[in-house]
Amino acid sequence: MSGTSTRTAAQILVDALRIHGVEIVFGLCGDTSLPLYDAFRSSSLRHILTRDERHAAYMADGYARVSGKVGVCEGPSGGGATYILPGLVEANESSVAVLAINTDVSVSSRGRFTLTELDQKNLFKPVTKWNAVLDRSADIPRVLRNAFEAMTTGRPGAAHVALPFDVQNGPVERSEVWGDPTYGRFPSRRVAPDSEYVELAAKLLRKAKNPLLICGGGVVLSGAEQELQELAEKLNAPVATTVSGKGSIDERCAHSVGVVGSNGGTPETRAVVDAADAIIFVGCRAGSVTTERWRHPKDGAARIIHIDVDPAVPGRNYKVDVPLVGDARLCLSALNEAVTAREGDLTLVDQKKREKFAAFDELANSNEAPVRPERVVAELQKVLDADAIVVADPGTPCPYFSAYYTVRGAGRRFFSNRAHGALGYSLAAAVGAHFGRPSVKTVAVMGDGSFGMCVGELETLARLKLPITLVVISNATYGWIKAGQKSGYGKRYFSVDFSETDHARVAEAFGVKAWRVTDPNSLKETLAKAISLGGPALVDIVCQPLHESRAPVSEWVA
Ligand SMILES: Cc1ncc(C[n+]2csc(CCOP(=O)(O)OP(=O)(O)O)c2C)c(N)n1
Repeated sequence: MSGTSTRTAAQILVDALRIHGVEIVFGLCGDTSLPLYDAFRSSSLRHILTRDERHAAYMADGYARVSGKVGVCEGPSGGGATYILPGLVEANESSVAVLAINTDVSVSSRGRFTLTELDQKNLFKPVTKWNAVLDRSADIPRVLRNAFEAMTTGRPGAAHVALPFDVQNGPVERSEVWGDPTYGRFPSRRVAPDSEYVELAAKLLRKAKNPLLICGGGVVLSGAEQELQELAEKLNAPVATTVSGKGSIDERCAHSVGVVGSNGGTPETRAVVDAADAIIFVGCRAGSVTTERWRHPKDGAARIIHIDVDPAVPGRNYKVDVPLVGDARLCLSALNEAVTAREGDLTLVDQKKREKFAAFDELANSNEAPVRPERVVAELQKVLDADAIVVADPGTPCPYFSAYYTVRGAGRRFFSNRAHGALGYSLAAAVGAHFGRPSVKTVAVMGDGSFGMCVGELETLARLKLPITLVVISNATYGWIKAGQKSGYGKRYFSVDFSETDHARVAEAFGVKAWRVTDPNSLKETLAKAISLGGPALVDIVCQPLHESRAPVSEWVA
């Protein structure tokens, strides 16, 4: 059917989102977004009004990580664009498909000192996989197709589209309005590895005595958990993960080592890395945290097979013996065909796991106040079902939950913002995760520094009556930095302490049911109450600060 559509260009944009399977959009209104909001209003899309664009982007990110669908957020021009940016940066670097749409001043008002005018093209270019500023309404369907394709193929990532006010009202050719719904999920196009390299990898593994798999975020993103388990069993090899790789394997199983690296790794998990003579990195960039600044594994200590969808990753940090470029699921599946089953030996893994958890249990059972972080992890573990999703902020939550929270079952059940580690991520990401998987309990664990950076979204939680539990590790300090000043700067503490806040009272003022816990013996019962509540809840726990604790952070342990 040819001819100009009778729908507004803004409505066509909404249609293009719907064609790609989008059901929910997180965002915040503005003057330049009025036509878009009118289109939202008459559509079947669910719109979640947020109190800050940064959190809209984090919600889209959490939604995408849990659902495997593209997360969509939106905001207005100027401040709406600068505020949405941090969320896009995290999603892009974490290989999560998030689309942000910022409306913009009219094309006809460009260059005239128009309020909120900003060079959105150049602002978002370095922090997204793909971005565009629309100049004509007619381009909307094509630009949206390009954005979805870019976000979901190859290494997934974020895209940004700037949508000027007048472009939202112009004409669009009806025949142009089409799209491929399979681009609404990621990865949308899986690429298989070269069989020659698969054979080389299998050959290398035949000679290995102590092979080890180290899995990054790519395994869960690709949905390769089953293929990973099969390979681990065939090789009878241990499987370690990065923080982002948590969920690659059921951590209760004999092959699972737990998290390795400087944040969440322990001397026991490091010992397993050091014992390997062949390492298969899977969907893992072998960056500074995973490898403790490239010291574990040490250069040359093990033969390396490196699986990644991005050809630029293998060989970046280690001399790689066999690069396997392709989708993690397809690469592991090809390896499963090519390798021969071997005996293997998991004794070291078993021994090291026992040692690690024996040391942990001692502190986790402590009745000391302020409450030890170990106790928080242990009690939360007891009251959460296996299918719950835990989102952890930087500070105390990330290393402690990475190291000691046992993921029961494979798949996305835990995540943290490991690309940039900005404080204040977990609350909004938990909101997105809830919408991505509403049937399970979602919990956000944050420090009080993070609380200060996301507190405004308590209103969103209360307004929407979301059954999300927030846990605040309250220690009145930027504890992670204070611990760094202790270990590296002779305890010369400077400008890291802030005053104590009763976060429970703050939450109650927003209409969120809340508790403040100072006695470790009341913790389990309080957490259970908060989790079984049908609505939003917050538990403020007065905790031992990081610089006094025995945190699983190798720099401080050393
Ligand atoms: C947006 C942002 N600013 C600064 C930092 C640097 N930083 C890393 S951890 C940390 C302290 C975290 O404090 P808090 O949230 O109270 O948790 P704690 O370490 O005390 O458990 C800071 C300031 C950061 N990660 N993100």
